[in-house]
Amino acid sequence: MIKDSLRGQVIETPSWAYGNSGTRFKVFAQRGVPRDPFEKLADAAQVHAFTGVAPQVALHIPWDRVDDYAALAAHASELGVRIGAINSNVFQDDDYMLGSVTHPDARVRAKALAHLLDCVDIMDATGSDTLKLWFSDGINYPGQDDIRARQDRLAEALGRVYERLGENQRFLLEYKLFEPAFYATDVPDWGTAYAHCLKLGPKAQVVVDTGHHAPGTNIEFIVAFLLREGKLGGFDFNSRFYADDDLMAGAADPFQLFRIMVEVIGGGGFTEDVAFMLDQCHNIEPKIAGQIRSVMNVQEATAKALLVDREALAAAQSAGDVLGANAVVMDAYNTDVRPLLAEVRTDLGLDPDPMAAYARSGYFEKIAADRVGGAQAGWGA
Ligand code: LRH
Ligand code: MN
Repeated sequence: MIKDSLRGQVIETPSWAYGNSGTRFKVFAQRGVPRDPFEKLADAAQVHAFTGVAPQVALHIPWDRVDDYAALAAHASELGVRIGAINSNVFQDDDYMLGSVTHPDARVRAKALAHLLDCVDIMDATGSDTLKLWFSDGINYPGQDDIRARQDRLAEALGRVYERLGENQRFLLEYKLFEPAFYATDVPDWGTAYAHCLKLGPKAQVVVDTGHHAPGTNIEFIVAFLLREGKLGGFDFNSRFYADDDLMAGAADPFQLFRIMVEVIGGGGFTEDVAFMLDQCHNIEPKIAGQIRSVMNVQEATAKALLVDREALAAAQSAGDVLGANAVVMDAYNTDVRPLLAEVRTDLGLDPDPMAAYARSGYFEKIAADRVGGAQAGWGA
């Protein structure tokens, strides 16, 4: 049963992880970086080819803008992958300095809403069923704008997008404590996202980006709560030591990723309704290998969480056996699941060691040689 679950796991990789990224101090260009969304999909297909569990790729608009989205989706299926969530971007246009859908100026709000509706058109064209909405909207100084009025504007826009969604489509509202706003962010926490989604209906759910919380936040509590409410739409997995560092999932805190997966599985969230997406930036490490390692980290956390002896745990919990209950969870966490995952890969007809197999494939050397000239993809910030 555990191997079945692991073989069928779907982890969605982000197109932007294959492009150049960095910080405000520097974006380091790397050899072999894709120049367009077609090359990004080719790199994402490598991650699926060596892990067997990454058949979906998230797009970000306009970073992945093309003339023919149906052709892009067809290219994806030729490569053995499919288009996942469509990510809107109302955080990089000069007009959005004081906000996008929450901006005081109705003209700017209309422009932002038009982009969100365009993203639903792209969902229709690519067969995607998920729109991911993150708003950088916020203010930097007390008094800069009316916090309540901005919530009214946000609710208005979300309502318009909700109306536009098709039968099998949904949007995931992403929250983030701060950055780029440094005083008040309009969707700062899970409670705000949950409240807006609750008002709208079943096609509006919350996405938990593991890098978007105040230090010390118990993210697995948020996961358990949202799952209980049927409002957990998915994750943007990454890890961090300080802020929104967007490091490889499980790299900074594998125990936290495990605890999150324990609540996902315990809350009945290990289904296709909860999207397991990566949202990361490989600023200094090789990008495709970084994605393969990240997918493996999510697999390891998932496998350990699936090994939790639920009966023994429930018995210890109802007996008030604090140490006993904790030991059940720690036994699972301290289990080396790498042999189990190697078996799962062998069952899938794959090399048990994806990192070594990818390195031996020579794919990186080939793209580094081929992809000379043209503009390397990046955030364009
Ligand atoms: C914002 C965020 C959001 C994406 C962006 C790439 O920090 O997490 O999910 O749009 O990163
Ligand atoms: Mn994110």
